[in-house]
Amino acid sequence: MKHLLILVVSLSVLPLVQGGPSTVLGDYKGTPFQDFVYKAGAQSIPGILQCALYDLGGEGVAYHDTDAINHGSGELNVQPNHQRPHAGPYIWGFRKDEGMDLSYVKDFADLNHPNAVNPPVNLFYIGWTADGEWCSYTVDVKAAGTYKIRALYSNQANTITFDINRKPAATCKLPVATESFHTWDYAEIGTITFPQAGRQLLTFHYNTGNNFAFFEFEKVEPKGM
Ligand SMILES: [Ca+2]
Ligand SMILES: [Ca+2]
Repeated sequence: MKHLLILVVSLSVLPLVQGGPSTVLGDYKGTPFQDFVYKAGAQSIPGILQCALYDLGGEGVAYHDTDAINHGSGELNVQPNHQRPHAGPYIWGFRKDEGMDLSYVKDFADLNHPNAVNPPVNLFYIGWTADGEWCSYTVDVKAAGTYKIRALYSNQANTITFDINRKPAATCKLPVATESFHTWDYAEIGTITFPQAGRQLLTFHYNTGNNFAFFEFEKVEPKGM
């Protein structure tokens, strides 16, 4: 009887751990971003983590932003000349009702001058960054270990940090200041170690002075392998 009870309790907990082994904190109310375009759910590590695909859950849960306006999708991109023909309404207004500030790579702003690395047109990014802001991503970590992080970013040579399951896990330095918020660089910024595989909560903390499009996580294989 005791075993049956344990089984029933275990089954009742299962819906909270969709997608396999979970180490996302039990009290976390956010969920992986998903819509009619991005259907895959949690982003995977190794791989590319798109910054604009932070979790659903809102202010104080999945992100913290200094104000409730989305200054890109809900403000700048409402202006007709910022509704670039190469994008479209879905991209112009991506997550426009959330306080995070998002925009996308535009022909006349990001691709009309030399970049260290050209970002793909229409790529989303987090902009209007401010001190103390953060956002969280439920990620599926395929293998425990250390990963090299590369960032597609612009502007200041700031320091950013990541937490894993709310514990400080990495301090990363953007290596060079680019000439502006619309001059992009793609560079290695540091490493992060995931002690275990499975579903985790990755929180990205940033300050004033950058745009961030994505982070790429590449496994560092131990020497001799
Ligand atoms: Ca905002
Ligand atoms: Ca902001």
